[in-house]
Amino acid sequence: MIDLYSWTTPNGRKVHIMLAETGLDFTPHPIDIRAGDQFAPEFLTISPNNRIPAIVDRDGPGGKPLALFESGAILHYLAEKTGQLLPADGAARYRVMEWLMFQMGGVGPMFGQANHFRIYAAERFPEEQISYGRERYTLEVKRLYGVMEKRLADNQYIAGDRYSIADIAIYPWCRNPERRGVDQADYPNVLRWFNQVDARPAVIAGNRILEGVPRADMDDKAWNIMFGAAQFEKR
Ligand SMILES: N[C@@H](CCC(=O)N[C@@H](CS)C(=O)NCC(=O)O)C(=O)O
Repeated sequence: MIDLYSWTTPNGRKVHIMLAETGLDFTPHPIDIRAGDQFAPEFLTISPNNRIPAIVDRDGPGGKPLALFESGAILHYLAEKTGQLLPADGAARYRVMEWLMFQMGGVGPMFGQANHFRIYAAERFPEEQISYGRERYTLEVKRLYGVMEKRLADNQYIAGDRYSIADIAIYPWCRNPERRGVDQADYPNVLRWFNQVDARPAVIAGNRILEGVPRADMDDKAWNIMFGAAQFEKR
């Protein structure tokens, strides 16, 4: 019923986990972002920002097909479609949206830039070119971990006492924290929450989606496609 266009990155995993949690039928279509699949004209008609994840629901509103990009919009849509993982009304619904937006506007962009400066740029540029970016985004990651630590000290899940799409959005970005300079031991409540989410059968199943699909290496060609001039030529 749903075509999933995605890859095994944190933003992709959010939707993989949501599909596993809700039990919706789907067909996965791998989009290898190192190989440039995100610039294929057919993909751009679904996701004009050349980013995964994206979906096409053949049975969208009014029984018509609906194409959607942006992981937060997809999580929201699938939650409303199934009536799962987002309270139907009241304050609890806005609490989930609040933490979902916290992920979309804070955790995703900042953790992504920390990955960029600490891993990808660090392999290619001299220390003096990356040090400011690395420090800036590592500090932002730690600040955001501090916000989550405080929240999760008083709440079982990020939006309150129930697991929701806000947890699904944040969880994949908390895998491999050492890549972003985070020691989990400094954030015991985030660690407790992470382990609880990580152990859910649907999260384990979602993490397996598209796992093992052959992928392009992160070589000069891939760098140029993702971060260099090729991304402009390909549009
Ligand atoms: N705000 C977007 C971000 C999506 C995003 O950045 N996706 C990355 C992978 S995690 C991507 O497709 N990158 C392709 C590229 O950089 O060309 C969302 O949450 O869906």
